[in-house]
Amino acid sequence: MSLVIKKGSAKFRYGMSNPEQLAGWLEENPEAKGVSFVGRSNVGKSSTINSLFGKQTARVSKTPGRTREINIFEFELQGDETQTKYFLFDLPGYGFAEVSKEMSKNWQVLMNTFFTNISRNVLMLNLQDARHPHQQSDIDFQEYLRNFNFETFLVFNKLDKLKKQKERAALDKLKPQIFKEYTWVKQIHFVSAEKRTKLEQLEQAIVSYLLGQSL
Ligand SMILES: Nc1nc2c(ncn2[C@@H]2O[C@H](COP(=O)(O)OP(=O)(O)OP(=O)(O)O)[C@@H](O)[C@H]2O)c(=O)[nH]1
Ligand SMILES: [Mg+2]
Repeated sequence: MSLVIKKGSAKFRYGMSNPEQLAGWLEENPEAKGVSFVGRSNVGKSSTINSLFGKQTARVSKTPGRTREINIFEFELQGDETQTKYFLFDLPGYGFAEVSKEMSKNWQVLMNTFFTNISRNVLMLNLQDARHPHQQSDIDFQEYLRNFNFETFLVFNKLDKLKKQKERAALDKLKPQIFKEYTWVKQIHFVSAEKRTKLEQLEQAIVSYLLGQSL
């Protein structure tokens, strides 16, 4: 299979922070196919998106918690004769303590609206930081996902920060435990968005998922 994500094809459509507006969009797009990036603040969601979709796609932040909206993009696959439009969702990070109470409540309503109503043809990519895997907020999020029925891939990013083989081996050891506990997690990837390590494998996995859904 040779299809890949068409670099630079991702067009920004909406930045949604209003749950009602989001609910309206979700109602209009019940069959949306695509991929969604979700994870703690600062794990590199936007960076991974840029490495996969083309540099200028998402905004990379120096300050954690920068992405406060659900950013919706449309993209295409290179060489796809059907010219299917796929959606890319960049979700605001969870586990960010500094947000005000009111904002955190809005975040919850926004996320609930998203996860409850988004089409089940959307793949969830849960990004984690390879240096700090499986933090409490990651565990809480997986428990939250348990209520829904999404195919999920876990992606450990910032692999370049793990210098010692021992650290990588410890991460590998987590795998069977994760697959056993979280049955909706179908694949686990270790990548570096910055150094582009193993990104091709991740891209192929995403494309395979998308094509499976569009048959
Ligand atoms: N060393 C290293 N740094 C990375 C990598 N990916 C991202 N970063 C850095 O991590 C920081 C956060 O990256 P973002 O892509 O903005 O993270 P995010 O998950 O989108 O953050 P929020 O939008 O705030 O939730 C930036 O300073 C990036 O340059 C990586 O693979 N390796
Ligand atoms: Mg971001």
